[in-house]
Amino acid sequence: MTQQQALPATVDHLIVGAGFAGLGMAIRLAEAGEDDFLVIEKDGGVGGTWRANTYPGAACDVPSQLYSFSFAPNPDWSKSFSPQPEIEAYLRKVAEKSGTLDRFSFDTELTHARWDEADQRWHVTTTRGEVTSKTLISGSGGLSAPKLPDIEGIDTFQGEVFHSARWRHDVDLTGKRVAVIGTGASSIQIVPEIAPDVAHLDVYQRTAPYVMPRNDRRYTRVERLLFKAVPAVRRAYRTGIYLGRELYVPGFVWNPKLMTPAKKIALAHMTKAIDDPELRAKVTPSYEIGCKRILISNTYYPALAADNVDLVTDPIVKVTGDAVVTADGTERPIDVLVVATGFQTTEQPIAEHIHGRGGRALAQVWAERGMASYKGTTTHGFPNLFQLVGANTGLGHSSMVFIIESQIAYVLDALATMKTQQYAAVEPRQQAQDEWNATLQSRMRRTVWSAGGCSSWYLDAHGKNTTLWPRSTISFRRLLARFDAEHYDLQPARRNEGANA
Ligand code: N01
Repeated sequence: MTQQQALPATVDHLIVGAGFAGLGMAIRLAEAGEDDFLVIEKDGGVGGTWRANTYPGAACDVPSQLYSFSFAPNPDWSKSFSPQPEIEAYLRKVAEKSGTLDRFSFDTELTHARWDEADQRWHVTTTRGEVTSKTLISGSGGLSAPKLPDIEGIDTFQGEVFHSARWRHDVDLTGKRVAVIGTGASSIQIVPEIAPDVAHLDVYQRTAPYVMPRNDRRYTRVERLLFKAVPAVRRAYRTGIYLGRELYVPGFVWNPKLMTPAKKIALAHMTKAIDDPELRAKVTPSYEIGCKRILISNTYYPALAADNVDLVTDPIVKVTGDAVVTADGTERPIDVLVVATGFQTTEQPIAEHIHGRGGRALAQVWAERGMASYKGTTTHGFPNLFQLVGANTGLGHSSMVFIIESQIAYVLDALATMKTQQYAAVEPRQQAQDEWNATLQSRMRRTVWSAGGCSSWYLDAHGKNTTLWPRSTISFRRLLARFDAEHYDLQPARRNEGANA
């Protein structure tokens, strides 16, 4: 829909976000004949995190063939690990082909959502007007709100300062003194890209990541032709990658010792690229591999070893008008500061805006118990709220698109059940949700993410892992294969609101 068109006053389904999750949901709803929906997206187009993250070197670290919808295969990926512009273009193309874009409202942000018990609907306020809906489906994602570092004086810095997910392409780094704070997945892609152009680069590392070789290559013409002409080849290739990735699961969730070969490969990769013993010591991680996200790059270590790059491991104590100051008292002057410090994963801002039964905000509920839902998708106290990429649905090893598609199937089955049984609202029982989370957290204790000796964005402020799925993706799909109405409170339509049924 265009910016001039008013939002519809009421829809059956309101989807928040137009990344993989929101777009996939919209397409599958349309295919299921549930045409009365609206997608609101705060950004100006489809793509979600793949539209927002345009920093130099942005690319996927999950193989391309797996990082796409099963229902919209792409034989045209140029490389085994797609660069960001290709993923964004893929999502745009899928959206255009789906014929659903007339129900997308861009530059539209949800500011408040309230479940109304009386009319069994969500009353949603957006930056472009109000909408009521039977269901609220959030695809807002866990990697959308940048986390800014709380460093003394950072607001007094006189040069340019920006987050990796809000890259300032208008700031020319050529010949400048630049600092990058953070050494996570984003930073290790940025550093090798900008290092050759800048006068000097300081990389501030708090915790050393494990970095494995990136087995990336361009697909040959023959391969691309085969992917296009023989879908069975493409499917077999995708399945092979999928199964290969699942081999990581036992090491992550059961016995970290199984990751020893991976650890050896990562350390050998580092030793091969870095000769300086002091730098080697700095980049050698002191925790189990897999505890934090395993990174892949062939260019990060060589970039750190370059003459114009310094890896700084002394903690930052403050930023002044023109420099970063570390605990040893050293002041390193800079012109530009890049904060590659990740995202608000365990305290998602959208939770502050969603108010369920009794007016309680999701953020308030989660502040007490930590982020927790039923099957990572529905939440007690929040009827007809479905969250894609919700609590404990993240992965450390494979494609989130697989998880998203599993959740979409669950939501569609829930909607079909509501329609056939004439339920106006569904809400998971507290007991079902508690049991789900108790089992999940008991499995979590032995995972490398809990027992691996690191802190990471997987854990919340209380050290509880509320972000990752501690089993195989196959089991996730199986557990969400059917909408299990027996674990829900099911509300029929109120008599005087029969039209809602
Ligand atoms: O963020 P991160 P990211 N002072 O949270 C450091 C996905 N992703 O944007 O490790 C100093 O991983 C922090 O240090 P520490 C992927 O899922 C995917 O890089 O907490 N340093 C860390 O080094 C990924 O996991 C792709 O001690 C501070 C860094 O900043 C997720 O996004 C590509 C600090 C943050 O690393 C997030 O990645 C890119 C402070 N105050 C991203 N605060 C793909 O290819 C934080 N740090 C699919």
